[in-house]
Order: sequence, then C-alpha cells, then structure tokens
Amino acid sequence: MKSITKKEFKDKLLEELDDQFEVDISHASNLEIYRALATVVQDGYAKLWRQTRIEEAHSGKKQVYYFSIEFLPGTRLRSTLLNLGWMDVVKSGLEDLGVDLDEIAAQEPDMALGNGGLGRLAAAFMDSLASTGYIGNGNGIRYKYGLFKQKFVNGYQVELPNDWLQTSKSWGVRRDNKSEIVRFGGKVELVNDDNWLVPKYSGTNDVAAVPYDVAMVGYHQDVVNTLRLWDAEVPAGAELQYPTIADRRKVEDLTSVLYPDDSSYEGRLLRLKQEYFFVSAGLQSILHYFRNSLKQTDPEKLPEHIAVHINDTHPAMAIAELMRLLVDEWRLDWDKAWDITQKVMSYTNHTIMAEAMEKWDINMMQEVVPRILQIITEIDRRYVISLSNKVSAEKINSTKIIKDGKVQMAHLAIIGSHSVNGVAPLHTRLLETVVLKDFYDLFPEKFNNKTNGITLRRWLQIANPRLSDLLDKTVGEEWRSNSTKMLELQDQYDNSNVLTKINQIKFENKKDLSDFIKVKTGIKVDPTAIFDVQIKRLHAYKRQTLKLLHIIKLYQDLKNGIDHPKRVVIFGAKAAPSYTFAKQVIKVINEVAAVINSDTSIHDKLKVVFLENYDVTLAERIIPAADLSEQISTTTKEASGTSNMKLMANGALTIATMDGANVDIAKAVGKDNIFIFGLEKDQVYSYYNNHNYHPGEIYHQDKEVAAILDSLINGTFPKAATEGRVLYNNFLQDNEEFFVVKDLKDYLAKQADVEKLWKDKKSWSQKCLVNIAHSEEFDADSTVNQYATKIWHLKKLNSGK
Ligand code: 26Q
Repeated sequence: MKSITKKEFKDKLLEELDDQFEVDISHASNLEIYRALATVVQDGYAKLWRQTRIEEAHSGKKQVYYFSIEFLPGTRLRSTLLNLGWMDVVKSGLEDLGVDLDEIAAQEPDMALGNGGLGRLAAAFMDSLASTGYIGNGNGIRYKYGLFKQKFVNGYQVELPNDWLQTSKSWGVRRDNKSEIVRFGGKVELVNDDNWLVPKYSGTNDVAAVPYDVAMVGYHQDVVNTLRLWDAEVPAGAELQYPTIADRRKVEDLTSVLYPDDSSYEGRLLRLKQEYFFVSAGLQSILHYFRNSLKQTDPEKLPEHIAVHINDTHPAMAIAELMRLLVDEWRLDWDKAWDITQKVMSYTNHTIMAEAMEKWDINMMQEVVPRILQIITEIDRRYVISLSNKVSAEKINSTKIIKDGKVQMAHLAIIGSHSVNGVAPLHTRLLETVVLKDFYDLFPEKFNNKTNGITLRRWLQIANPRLSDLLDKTVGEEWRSNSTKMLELQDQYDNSNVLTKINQIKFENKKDLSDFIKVKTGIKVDPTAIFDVQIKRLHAYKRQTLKLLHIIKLYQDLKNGIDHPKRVVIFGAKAAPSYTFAKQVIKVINEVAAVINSDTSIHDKLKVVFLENYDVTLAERIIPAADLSEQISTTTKEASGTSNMKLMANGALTIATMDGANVDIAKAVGKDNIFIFGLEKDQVYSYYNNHNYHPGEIYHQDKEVAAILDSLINGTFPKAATEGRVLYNNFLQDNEEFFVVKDLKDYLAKQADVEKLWKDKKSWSQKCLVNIAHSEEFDADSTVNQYATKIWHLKKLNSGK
C-alpha cells in the first residue's frame, strides 16, 4: 500500500487543480475539485497497478476472468480511498482546505452499468477479489448510457437517459494497443487448408473493441486488479466499410445502451450483438495475454493459467468462441479444444424464472454470428452422440442445446462448463430438483452452491460510519479486514450501553434520511417512526403489491380509529420500461401515497415515500436508516436477494418469506430474530401442480381482505382508478402466480408482531445487534474465497495478504 501524508496530499491536490483547471482551491468548483482529487487518487495507485500486472505475469499464477454483461460498482471515489487507506488523510486534508469530502464525492455519478442484483454482485466480486489478494479480471461493456434515470410525472415512471460519462470519464483508462477486432455477420465457408478445415469469411462487418480499464484497488492490499470494459468503434482503416455517418453510428450503437430488463428476456438483435461483442473481445485479449505476456505456446496449458466465469447465460457464447479460437486459429483438434474449454469455463445461474431463460433464434444467430452457430451446432451434435444409447431419448431431447429452432443458452452454458452454481442453497436445490433436474441427473458433479455476499466495506464502512465506529469500539478494528470478528458483538447482547448506542445511531441515520426525504419530496417524516423499507427492482414476484396492501390496511385502521405505531414506508424501485404491470404498480403506490400523506385526519401516523431513481448511491443513504427490511418475494422466485444482507448488516430486522437467502439469514440469526411468514416452497409447488389456488374464495370469505382489495376500485384513490382496477383483477385471478392474496393475512399478522416488538425498545435493539453480528456470514470476501478455491482453483498473489 502506498501511504500519503496529509501535507503531500494537499500539495498534490493544489498542484492538480492548478495544472488541470488553472484555479486555486478557493475558486475551484466542486466538480473541479472532484476531478483533481480523482487524478491524485489514480496517481496514488498507478504504480501498484503496474506492479500487480508484472507480478501476475511473472508468477504465472492462475487468474480468473469474470465475464458479465453488467457491472454495477456505484461511485468509485470513496471506495478507492477506503481501500487505499487514504480516507482519513483525505478527509482531514480537505477539511484543512475548507472543503467537505461529502460534497466533493457527491459530484461523481454512479457507474450504473447494471440493472440490479446480478450487476452489483459482479462489482462486489471485483472488490473482493482484489481485497483478498487474488488476480481477478472483470470483462464487460462500457455502455455510453447506464441504467435510465427514473422520474415520476403525475405518479407515472418516466425514463431519462443516464449520461454518466459526462463527468466520470476519469476512472477508465483507454488502452488502444489492447484493442481487438470482433467480426459480425457475413458468410462463412469452410475450406481445406493443409488438411484443416478453416473458415473463410466474406462480407463481414468488423468492429473494433477498445478497452477502458478500471482499476480495482484491494482493501489494504498491494493488489490492484482490472475491470476491462469494451467500447465499440469503427476500426482504423475500415472507414470504407462504414462510409456514412449513419453507418458509423450503427457501430457505436452497439455499446450505447444497457438493456433495462432484469427478468424477462427479449430476443433483440442488438442484445445478441452486445453479448458476442464483449465475449469475443474478452477471449481474444485473454489468448493474446496468454501468448504474449505469459509466453505460452501450448494451449493445453490454458486451464492452468486461466479460468473464465460466465455470469448468467449472457456471456454463454464464450464457450463457442473459445472453441472457435482454439480450433480455427490455434488449429487444435476438436476433442482437445473441448476438454480445454470445459476446464476453463464455469457458470452461475441467477434465476429460475422461465421467462428470463435466454433462447436465441437460430436465424438470428445465423445472421449475427454464423461461425458461432456452426460451432454450437457441432457441440450439440456431439453432445447427443455422447449420450445416445446411454440415457433415454427424452433426457437427451430435454437437455440438448438446439431445439425448435432456438439455441438454449443455459444448456450451452451447462454442457460447456465444469461447474454450475446457484446463489443460495434453496435456489441451488431448486435448480437440481426442478429447473435443471435433467442436467443434475446427468452431471451431478457439476452442480454446487455459492451463496451470494455483499461488500461490507461499502455497506458498513462507507455507508454507515457511525455504526462502524461503534463496532471499532466494541469488537476492535479488526472486523474491517476480517468480518468474522463482528460475531463478537453478540457478547454485548445484554450490555445496555451498547444497545442504547445502536438505537441512537439508527436514530441519527434516520434523521439524515428524513432531511434528505424533505429536500427531495417535500414530505416531512418523523425519525422516531418505524422506517419500513423495500428497495429492489419492481417486479410482480418481489411483491411490492403485498406491501401496498399492508399500507392500505394500516390506513383503513387509522381512519377507523385503530391505533398503530408511527410508520414511514420507503420504496425505491425501477420498473423495466416495457414492463407494463410493474409501471402500473408504481402509479398505484404513488397515488395511494399522495392520498395518505395529505390526509390530516391520521395525524402523520403513516407516511409513504417512494424515492425516485433508486441506485447504489441512494441505497447507501437509505440502508443505514432502515428499521424493517421487506424481503417478501413469492417463495421459490428470488434466487438469493442481496439487499436483505445489506439491510441486516445495518441493523434492520427482516420480515421475509422463506425464499432465496432469507432462509440463510433466518438460520444465521435464529427464528426469534426475524419475522417469517407466507407459503413455503412445497405449498407453492403443490398449488402450481394442482392448479387449485382460487384467491376469489379468500376474498369472498374474508371481509378484511375484501375491504383492502375493494379500496383499489371504490374511489378511495381516485387518481389510480384505472391502474387500481388492473391490480385488483390481477390479484383475484384464478391461479395467480404470486399468491398475493393468499399470503396477505399471514403477512398482516407478522406486521402486527413487528409493531408489538417495536414497543419493546430493548428487545428490538437486541435483535438488531444479533442481525449486525451475524451479517458477517454474507461477506462477499468469503463468497469469493469459495469460488476461488473450489471452482477457479486460484492461488493468492504473494503481495496479497
Ligand atoms: C437478459 C437478456 C436480455 C435483456 C436483459 C437480460 C437480463 C439482464 C439482467 C436478465 C437478467 C438480469 C439480472 C438478473 C438479476 O439481477 N438477478 C438477481 O441476481 C441476484 C444476484 O445473484 C440475486 O440475488 C437475485 O435474487 C436475482 O434476481
């Protein structure tokens, strides 16, 4: 690690301001100071970054390349400062200069190159790989526009472009000399050359992939890894191939926008191109590195040096692309190439939702990636042959890659990898027994679980300095690099001093969030109220609707003179632009909120705040201030969830179904320290199999349920009449997939338990303490350690600690 004194820091910053902007600090804007500071920080790790690359190449140690179409790191400045060990020096140096670090850091836009959990996980893994001393490279796309910005207009979601590069250029280093050419379309013919069938291409569109490398500084480590993000450009010398501006723009369009869907898959041509683009560029650059930097000439050595991880199926073409490079370019025979490929590749599944499973039309693949389609066809052909006469025809048919004119990307990923993992034990079990059962029967040895984790550095150290400080004082500072130490907080279970502190810290954080809410929405909320938080993408299966029905119930009670503790319900959620139902839910929540928030007859006992534009930075504000964490997905639908872990680490209590990693949180803290409700997995599957869920019956038998649902259509919320009707009809459909009405009563009962506990301040704080202590179980550092040792077989760098 490179330390810096306060004086050195201040001198450098002033010099940088002078060099870059010709201003002194008293005349510099916050944006100028931010940019100068970013440069000082980059200079701070530049040498370490270079050294890591040299050590990597010299040591020849195995490296992982994490291929992900999304990375969602949020802001870079603060986490880089923390990891460099510069946070305190910079903070106090800036103070000396009359500058507040918070204001400077606020200049940085989020690097929002992801939709949600999957992209955030990829970013967490990058941080953890560097922080645990492994060589881990990220491979992704440098979208010009990140995930859209969300605004509400008349209660409706409106999407605006997120032009993050305007201010954030500084974190990626363009490396022209590492560019690659990616070939699209055209015709491919196999011709005999020296007894080798080589593809001859004609009429292809060639695109230059130009990398921008983002440094990933390890926490108090001498390891600086690289997240390589590719940009699409017209290749130098190919100007004639793209004569008009429109032609050139079409090339650049390839990496223009991140697709904003996180759970339903649409077979768009451009998306297929994006997938092949970063996969091909990434693998070509790996093989160039293998040859040129590692000085390797024998491709059979590849698995000793390189692991490639496929984050969901979006990069699954990596399997065919590596085969292409080994067979067509390295002229390796098929069987050897296949053996190498399987040893190199591993795959994580993030969903069990059928509509999210990628299936590409073969005609589309023929048009975009003809050689890749040929290779996939050959992989499939050999796969079928390898099983013929060994297993039933049905099993072959249900697992083969190409079916009904479509390429099943999950099948390609599983067949081409040596490891297939789910992201929480329940999820993995469901993959093995339901979703991917036929594969599990054939290849049980490939399947394993790796429970997700979170970056406690960001979610505690950076987002919640008050709680971090308390941890320092109670368990010692070691928890910052070794989170298992957090368990020692459990020893303070009966220490009323510590319990009071936990309470006070939460209150301070809630005051901060209340101020923010006032500024952003004009709504005045009481920081002594329960802060009840649901933050995640908007989706039917995540059931923001169930929360909505609870809100309506509370409102009705308050109107009827039934008292409840004060509560502020806080939502953060983006809906995919094409997801009509999700957008209708947003509208209804906003209109219900408007009615409740302006009804003086309930004396501010209930407030509903839907904050716009939920992103990583907003999450950092909300999470430390949460009392109650809503994890209420329909059981079996949420692969893992990760906001559940972040909220728990910040001392929120969880109300949850036994879904995804909620199950593991419940196990970690014990049933007494979490509120569990709802259908269990077997009940859900029983309804699915028997088609015997009839919500109308519940509605007709239960007046309370009926009254809640009726309010959606009886004029209580007049501005949501249309959308309210949609929700109402949806909830009451026979065999409604998400069991909103079915789980409602149990959910309300658990919320009553929440209220009861809330009145017992000491017990509440004790449960918070237990949750904080046990959140160490979900540290991404240990998740990554398991991937590294069990799947990728990496060894730590010597300079790693
Ligand atoms: C695919 C094709 C075309 C367009 C978009 C997509 C696409 C993009 C992103 C499909 C899915 C995603 C993201 C999925 C996701 O975030 N899944 C979440 O992953 C988390 C990390 O493992 C889990 O915790 C969540 O449970 C899971 O929902």
